[in-house]
Amino acid sequence: MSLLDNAVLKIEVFGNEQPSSQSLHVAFGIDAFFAFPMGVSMTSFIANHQQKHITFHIFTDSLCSDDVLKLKKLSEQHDILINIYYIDVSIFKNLKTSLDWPAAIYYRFIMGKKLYGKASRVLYIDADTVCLNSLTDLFNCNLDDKIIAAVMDPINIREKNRLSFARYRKKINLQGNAYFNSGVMLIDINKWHDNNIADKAMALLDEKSSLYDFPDQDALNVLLENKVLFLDKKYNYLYAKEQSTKNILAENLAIIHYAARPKPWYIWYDYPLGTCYQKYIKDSLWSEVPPVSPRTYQEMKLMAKAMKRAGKTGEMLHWYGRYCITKVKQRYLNAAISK
Ligand SMILES: [Mn+2]
Repeated sequence: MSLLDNAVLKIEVFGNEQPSSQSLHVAFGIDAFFAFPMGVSMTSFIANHQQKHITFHIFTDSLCSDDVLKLKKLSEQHDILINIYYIDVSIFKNLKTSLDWPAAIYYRFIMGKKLYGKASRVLYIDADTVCLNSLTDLFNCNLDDKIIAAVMDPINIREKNRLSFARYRKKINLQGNAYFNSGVMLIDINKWHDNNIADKAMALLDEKSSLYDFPDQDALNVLLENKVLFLDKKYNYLYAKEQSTKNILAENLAIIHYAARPKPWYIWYDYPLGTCYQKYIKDSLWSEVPPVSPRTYQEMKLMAKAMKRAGKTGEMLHWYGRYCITKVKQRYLNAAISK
């Protein structure tokens, strides 16, 4: 008996079933806050796979009713199948979570287990992504004896981090030099299930999560060492803050992963690769959702800086003012609490 056996409380289905082998299976793991970017990512995936039947598997603890309606509409518009698996979040109560690492990061463990017998391969994609090209070659890739296919994480490649990351790999008990990013993974469901990766990941995190800076990703790297087919970086492009749009289009990218903050659905995101994202927001059922405004004083300062770069002096002063006031208020509050 495993903890994860009772992880799914309810399944909601929109659309018509197709023979499983004829469908592209794509999975997301989100909480309600990520429904908007997931909708954009799904829209971009659909746009680049018009000739294929698609089955989306969404693992979530909750969704607001408006997003559920949009997902239903999306399935009707494109004749795709959408399965929503509602997860019992209390299963993850002992694992490390934070603002950056909500419990939803662990939902990717469950999918290999829940989809066993329903599909042979699933492509897990983080919701902070956009798909720019067809991924059918990835779905058909030869995995040999590997369990997943994924892309090397740039933290492992960048010169300035190389030494310290070598130490880090040692600390978390990785033997070799490879380290993948868990934001895009083509998973062989039978092997994932037969090797019991989901339960092992939960057990490993229970025991070792204090060692891990990137909880789900570190556990999977340890468990899947030597079991990963490494893919070209175009399938999980992690340099979205650094590149100009021109370079990107020349590289024929398949998936851009906006892994770092700011996210492209924040109002102060002003990197060139935001244009790839904005296009799919407009094409999506979420086009009316306003971009996220600054919530904390740190974000207000970033907003003021973005307005300065844009030459909007009035807006810059407005947000700088709000930053100062909010910061002082916060200090005052903190002082009052600690007394
Ligand atoms: Mn991500």
